Amino acid sequence: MSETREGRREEIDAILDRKPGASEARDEADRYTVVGAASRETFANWLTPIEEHFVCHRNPMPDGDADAWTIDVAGTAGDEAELSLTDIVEDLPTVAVAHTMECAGNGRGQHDPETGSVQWDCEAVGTAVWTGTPVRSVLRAAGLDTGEAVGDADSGTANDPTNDEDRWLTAIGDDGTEEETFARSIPLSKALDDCLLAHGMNGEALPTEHGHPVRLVVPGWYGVNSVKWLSELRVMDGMVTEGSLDRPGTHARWQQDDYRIHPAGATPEHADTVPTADTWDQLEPSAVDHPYTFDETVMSLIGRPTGEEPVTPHEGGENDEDGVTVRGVAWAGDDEIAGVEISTNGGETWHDAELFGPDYAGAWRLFEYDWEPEPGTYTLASRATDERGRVQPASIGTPEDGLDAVESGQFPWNEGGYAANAYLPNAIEVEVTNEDDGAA
Ligand SMILES: Nc1nc2c(c(=O)[nH]1)N[C@H]1C(S)=C(S)[C@@H](COP(=O)(O)O)O[C@H]1N2
Ligand SMILES: [Mo]
Repeated sequence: MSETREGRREEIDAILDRKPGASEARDEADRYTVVGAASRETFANWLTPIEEHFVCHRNPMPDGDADAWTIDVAGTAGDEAELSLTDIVEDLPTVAVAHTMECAGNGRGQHDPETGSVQWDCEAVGTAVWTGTPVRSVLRAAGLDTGEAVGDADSGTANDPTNDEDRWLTAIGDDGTEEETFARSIPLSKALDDCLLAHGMNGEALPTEHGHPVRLVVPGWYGVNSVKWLSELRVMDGMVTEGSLDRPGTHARWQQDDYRIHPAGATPEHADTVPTADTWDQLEPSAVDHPYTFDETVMSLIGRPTGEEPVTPHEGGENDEDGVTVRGVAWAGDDEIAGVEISTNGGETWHDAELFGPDYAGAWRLFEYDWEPEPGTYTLASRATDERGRVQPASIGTPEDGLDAVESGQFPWNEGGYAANAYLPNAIEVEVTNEDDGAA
């Protein structure tokens, strides 16, 4: 099973050459190209440099010629148009969004027993400023009837597929094969609200591994929704299901089979729609049988100290005590972060951290806590709460608990290892030395 795919090694090595702040992640079957942020330090800063931003995809990267690139756009009424990327970039407005992209498999390696696929720890997340063209402008330029009744943020119906006027937008990547299409569907209301066809990343041209020449960016949603090397957009009445696209091979694997949260041994049924696109709400007992990974669940990571070397408290902490600044990032998909707490004793007691810095929908917040430790060894954890009061669980449940683990306050062990947001697996051990020891 674990034969190395042709060219995979070379592709990963070339990406690592361009990304000195990234390291390879474990995918023993070599089915994916995956690199992740190399150290915790990435999570001590708001903007993730391209060199530290993780990469994740399944097939060899297509060779995109920006000048010749076109995007097929189709509506539900048989209306269809082909737009050239050059026209999109030149004629339509360019905007920027900050987006914290997290692979739905981030934290998969924290499941016990181990699940299949890429064994990410916590390195598959980063925040970039993506520049590009609003999806709304592209659909309008294609002459598509997106429907007056379609919900948007202003009317309070964004991301609400229960609004039955809402439809879905399916995005297709150019990396598919005859046998298998890479397609993902999101509610049309979300697409019209804040999604982009991105052609720039952190002020630079979009790198090949991040989707050059153009990708979809779905702010605040798991990475898989942000289709790279975008070649087609289809407005549809439901999500992509098997046979719903006019082409050979399978269509629905990435929407309907993989990237669903299900217990061991379950085979998710394919569905046209869901009552809510909020991933955590789908996990509520009896909401959705096997939740889809859409918006990111509440999560946080400490970036400094890294735990990689001992720290020495510096002068000027609060009350003139010598202090150590604990800094990190917290995010919650479409929801805002309400607060972050820090524990220095493995979750026994908690202290409020302070949120600061940029505050954009879909992007993480920085937090900071002034810690005044005595020399010793400590277990530092961070725990975030979103605006709806949903808190990171402490740990991941057992396969036997299945998705019911949620009811007892745990993150549910699931066969694909998706959407894990427990805080204890991300705790770091930090050694605090006194000034004399540290000065050596
Ligand atoms: N066309 C295409 N788009 C894709 C993928 C892919 O395999 N093919 N991988 C997805 C997954 S699983 C993730 S996590 C993000 C990662 O984006 P990045 O590599 O720019 O960080 O891309 C998504 N978009
Ligand atoms: Mo991913």
